[in-house]
Amino acid sequence: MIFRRDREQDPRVVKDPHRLPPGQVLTLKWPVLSYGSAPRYDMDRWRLRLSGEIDAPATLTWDEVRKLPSASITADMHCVTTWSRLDNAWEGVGFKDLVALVKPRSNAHYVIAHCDADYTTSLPVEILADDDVLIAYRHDGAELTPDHGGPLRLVVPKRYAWKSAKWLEGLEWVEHDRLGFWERNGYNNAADPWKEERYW
Ligand SMILES: Nc1nc2c(c(=O)[nH]1)N[C@H]1C(S)=C(S)[C@@H](COP(=O)(O)O)O[C@H]1N2
Ligand SMILES: [Mo]
Repeated sequence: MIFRRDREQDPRVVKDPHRLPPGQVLTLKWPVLSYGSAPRYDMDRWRLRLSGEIDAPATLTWDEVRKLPSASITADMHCVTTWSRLDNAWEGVGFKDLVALVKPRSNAHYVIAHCDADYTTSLPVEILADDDVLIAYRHDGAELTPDHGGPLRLVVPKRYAWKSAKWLEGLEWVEHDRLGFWERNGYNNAADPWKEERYW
């Protein structure tokens, strides 16, 4: 799956050796990394719940999510287990547009991503304010597959990929941070790949 020689041969890395964060290895395939297996949703019943310290809480149907203005980004993905996949083309809803919709209050400092099977992860609102943060439903020109988090996942390119929560079902704006699934199990809550913030 992962070949060390790719790192030296891949033109993107040859051109820019700093494109890979420290300790990362290039993969050309796209590994699936999940705790547990992909849920099957009845999309008529599927909902995205936007809640917490916001002025305009909402529960969106799949149709409503797909009718929001769409945004596209291309970004690299870095897993803490050391693989990186470059140039992922994501399409979804820009996090900034979601923020404009729900109107977070001034005491909303973190967002908890709620997913299938009680998986959660959290991020400070400043990180989510970046232009490259999306809730994504397409990847490399195709609908996001269940294994990779379809129908909807969070994408936060500047953090290790466990923060890019798959099977997203809710976003909760909160005042105080709450550690997520991997964070309670030894992963570093800051998760910056450039600083190698992998584990406690
Ligand atoms: N809901 C959920 N999201 C998750 C995970 C998970 O176990 N459950 N694993 C995370 C980890 S550790 C990684 S590296 C990425 C992997 O995404 P991929 O399987 O699409 O490559 O998903 C992240 N999001
Ligand atoms: Mo990961």
